[in-house]
Amino acid sequence: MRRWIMHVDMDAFFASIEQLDHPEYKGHPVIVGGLSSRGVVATCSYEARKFGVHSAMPISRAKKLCPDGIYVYPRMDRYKEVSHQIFSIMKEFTPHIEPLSIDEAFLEVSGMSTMYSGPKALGRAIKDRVFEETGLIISAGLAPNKFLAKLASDLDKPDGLVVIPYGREKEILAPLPIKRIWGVGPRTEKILKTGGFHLMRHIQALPDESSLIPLVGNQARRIWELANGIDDRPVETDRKIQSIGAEETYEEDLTDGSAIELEFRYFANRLSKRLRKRNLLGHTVSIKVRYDDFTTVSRQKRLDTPSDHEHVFFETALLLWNKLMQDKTSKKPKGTKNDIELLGATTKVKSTNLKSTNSNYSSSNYGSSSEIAFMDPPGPIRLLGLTVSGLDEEVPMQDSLFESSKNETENKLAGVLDSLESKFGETAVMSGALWQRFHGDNGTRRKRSELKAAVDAQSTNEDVESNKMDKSLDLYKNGDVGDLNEDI
Ligand code: DCP
Ligand code: MG
Repeated sequence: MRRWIMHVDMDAFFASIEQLDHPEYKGHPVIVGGLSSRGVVATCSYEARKFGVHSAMPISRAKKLCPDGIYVYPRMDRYKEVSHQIFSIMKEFTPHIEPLSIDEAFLEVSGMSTMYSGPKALGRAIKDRVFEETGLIISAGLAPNKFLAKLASDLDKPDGLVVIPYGREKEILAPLPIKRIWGVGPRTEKILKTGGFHLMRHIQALPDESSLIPLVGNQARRIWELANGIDDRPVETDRKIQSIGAEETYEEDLTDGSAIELEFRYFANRLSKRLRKRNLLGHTVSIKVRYDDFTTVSRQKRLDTPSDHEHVFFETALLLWNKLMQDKTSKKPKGTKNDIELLGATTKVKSTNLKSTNSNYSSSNYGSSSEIAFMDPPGPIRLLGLTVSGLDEEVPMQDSLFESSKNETENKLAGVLDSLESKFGETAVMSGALWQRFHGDNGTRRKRSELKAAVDAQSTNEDVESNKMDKSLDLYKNGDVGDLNEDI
């Protein structure tokens, strides 16, 4: 039996739902995004794309390109509802579905095309069914493997239905640029180009991956195989959540350590709650920082013991932040991955590691970290993020007597707070520090944009949960990012 994989991706997803719910928007350029001066475009209808508007573009630019467009704020709950509806329709066809994002999935359809007159007919049937049920259009690609199926669904968007037949894989790939290979980011692309590899056919001309090894190391085999249309990865139905993250683009840049501290407190609080809800523990904590010139840096640290504790995430964020600030202000050469490991053998913050700054904010309730302040950044901060990855199901652990009784108390407290919050809402029960974040000195919650910028493609609001190719993590795994401290 031949293997057939289908990839589906909704057309202009958020914008199409807006057009569906507001028939008067049909046929018009619709732009969904943060509407503030700092907002970015989440997506736009194909009518708006004709004006050059695209995802992740600042709204201010979109308004210049398309002044008569219909600008709407995202309604995430509605989009999630429609997404569930579409996934249930697809489940009627096959249980073997790997969701990739809110509007995208792989379907394992091997053997199914015999029930239809071929893969194209099967694709047509699924497209028609989704349209009948929801009034929305998907683009679909069917191919012998995941890489080709994803490529195929994009080849004839919108309303695409493309089949890449067996035997034509190499021919279809040959004229495409190497950046279309999964995992080939700008850095690898540049390296491959210096070796004369611009198009897939240049790689196809090689008998094997050996000439690529000096350029891209252990990625060589995968790159050579994909360029030749070879991809054996299965559709992973139960793909686990790989990371949970929170991040925000700020309406007004953050300029001092105390404001940064509040944000990381908030993120740590959210992430720990969300992990507890799913009974997950995280191994690695990463922070992401974007300066006002859009330079973006990230730092990460692997915890000795996986955790769902707010204070662990917060203290690790503090550690990583201050280390980053020290690197930045002392203009030392960029650190290496080892620098991060050397930050400390445990997650406990040691005040000797870190330079203290004068912060007028001191209402910490996290023990050791109360001694240490978040250093002021060297320049305005546009975006902050905190992510916990390397997620495992929680397993009971045999801790020392002291540790376990302490953990038990913390866990109980967390459980009580979680249940109060689910009854009375997010702001009902919070530490003084978080209360300050929500209400601030002048009693108003800090304004913030809900959307992320371009480089965070696929994530759709401040809470980013990844059960798919978490881009950055995959790249770490594949070694494409190399030096984790690289400015990207
Ligand atoms: N999205 C976002 N920010 C981005 C990219 C996407 O908020 N930078 C959201 C809005 C999109 C949805 O995710 O509607 C799905 O992303 P896609 O990349 O699939 O884009 P669309 O479905 O909007 O358009 P296309 O027809 O190109 O798939
Ligand atoms: Mg889409």
